[in-house]
Amino acid sequence: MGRSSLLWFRCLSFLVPMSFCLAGTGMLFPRESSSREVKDLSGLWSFRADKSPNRNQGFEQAWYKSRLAETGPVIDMPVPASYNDITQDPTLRDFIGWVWYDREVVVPTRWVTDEGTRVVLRVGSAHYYSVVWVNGVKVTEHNGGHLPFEAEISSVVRGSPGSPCLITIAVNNTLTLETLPPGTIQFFNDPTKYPKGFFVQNINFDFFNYAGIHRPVLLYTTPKTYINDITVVTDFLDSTGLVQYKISVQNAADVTFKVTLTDKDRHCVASSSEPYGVLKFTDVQLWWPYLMHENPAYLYTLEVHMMAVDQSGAYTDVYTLPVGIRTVRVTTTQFLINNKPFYFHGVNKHEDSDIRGKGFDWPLIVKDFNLMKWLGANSFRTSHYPYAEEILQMCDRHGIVVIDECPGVGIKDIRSFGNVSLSHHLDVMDELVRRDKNHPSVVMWSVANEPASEMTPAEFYFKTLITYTKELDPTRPVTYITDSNYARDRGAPYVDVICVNSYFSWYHDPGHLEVIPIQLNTQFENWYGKYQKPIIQSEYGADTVPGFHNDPPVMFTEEYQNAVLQSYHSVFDQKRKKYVIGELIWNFADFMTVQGVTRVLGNKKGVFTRQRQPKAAAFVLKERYWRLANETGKIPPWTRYPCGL
Ligand code: BDP
Repeated sequence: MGRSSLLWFRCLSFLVPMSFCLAGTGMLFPRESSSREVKDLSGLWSFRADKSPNRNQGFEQAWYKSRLAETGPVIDMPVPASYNDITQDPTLRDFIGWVWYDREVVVPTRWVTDEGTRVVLRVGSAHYYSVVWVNGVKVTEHNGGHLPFEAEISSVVRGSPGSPCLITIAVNNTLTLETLPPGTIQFFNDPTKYPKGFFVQNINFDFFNYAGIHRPVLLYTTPKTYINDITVVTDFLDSTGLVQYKISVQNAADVTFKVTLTDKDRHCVASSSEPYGVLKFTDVQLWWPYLMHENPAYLYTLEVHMMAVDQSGAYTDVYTLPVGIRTVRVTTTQFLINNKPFYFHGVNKHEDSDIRGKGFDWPLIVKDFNLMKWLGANSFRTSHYPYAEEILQMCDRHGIVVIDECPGVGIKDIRSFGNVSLSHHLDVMDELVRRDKNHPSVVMWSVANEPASEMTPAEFYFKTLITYTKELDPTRPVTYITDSNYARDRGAPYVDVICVNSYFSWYHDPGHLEVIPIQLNTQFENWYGKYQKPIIQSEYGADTVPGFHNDPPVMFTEEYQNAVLQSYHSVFDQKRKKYVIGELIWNFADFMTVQGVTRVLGNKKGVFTRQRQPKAAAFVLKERYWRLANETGKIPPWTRYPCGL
């Protein structure tokens, strides 16, 4: 699907000042309804890594034509999970190239025999490049990790009724100068130093390049004529709620609609029979962030009934979408949610844990939400790539505010600023906005992390990227995360909010805590002085090995991490009354990285360990975040600190 065909420049609004200008093929989250069924293919798949020298044997021998077990040895591989840490095989942990998954699925007979049913195969995400076959027929390929892709497979499954359906997915984790994130492959040919065919994947980012099928693979159905996409934009005027919506329908003939908006008690508050329009109703309950209101995260439900008739029959499709009514606006000094100043006191995260790597895992997700709420965090950034949609749904339901970041991390090589890279980056933003546009928790897009924004081509690159993202979604501010000097950064003129990472007394002046107040003050004054835009401290922190102690504090001890945090906090307290609008600790939890002399089993800047146990710094942060919440928000009585949470 080309970018131009995805743009929907027909802006809807006359009542609501904001308007969403993105459309095209939708990426609605697969939800069951009276017209839609979902079959989750999570579980054990057969797996083989193609360890042939050119990694191409699977294609040469057409492994997709029969079960993998028929063409060579296979092992059990859980889906979803990264494959890297599942076995004891060191060559699989650091494998680069194609890996192959397959499994057979019994497709319900009705799905196959009923010509009015569409069957769709959806992969929540696979890292990095994927090719998918069903019964030996290629049905789709996808370039990029962290985002879903799907293929309609109705005709393929109908081709062999009665027999199990074979799904084969080949995934390649190789990163090039034109992938997001970028990387390079380097070969070492000196036989006196390296084994034959030795090569490495070079990357410029600080997390392990976990690979495999990371999120659930699903089969789902829709009727032949179906709701392809829904876009909502919300607003309010005094106590009147406004929900601007547009429904797009695929394979439409003669279509009618019934659109209803219901509140939490399932009372209908507004309805319509149009495919687009504005639902208007009184006594609106706004969506508020956690700790900002006594009744946060209020969600309405938009239920869309579509009835279509054509020569072959009548079709009904039903889709329900949670809707939070809130606005977002940025001034020169503030970030406003529902016209009230919002201060981000939150975390940066990773999708990362023992054994499953980046594999989707409900217990981990729920634990992380409990820890964030315990900490008093009201927000996080999806550093450094889009997280699972289920995580954003949790954010909507719990009122955790999200800065939604694309995988534009580690863009350091000038060759990654070319047209091919830019075009792919625009495609990824398109996919990201299309997937996440309806989440009230998502309040800002981040198009990149710490690119070499001082390089000359960065100006055109970020001007284009940010302008395009604003065209896709004029309702949310756009930023990227910088670590560059305020005077040399070429993208900053185009962002709405300045997000700065800095590691004073760590990467600069290591061990010298006394530099923090001076250097952090200078950082803020310089950026604000030049741009007059609100600033988020988007990363700060220190590596800490839990159980290491020293007083006076020295690097890597729990005392040092506390001291760094407290020193940063005293400067934040001076500046947050002016133009600093948030602070996000690096990092929520320790996480795995590539091996290297500066990393001891990964990055240790977590305030929680990788196993989600608190370091001393977690308590420092908890005290602070609840204090900030008490000062700035309205805390629900049952969560008021100190509390039993
Ligand atoms: C920042 C990066 C982040 C790293 C962090 C660190 O944005 O990905 O993990 O540094 O070095 O610059 O800990």
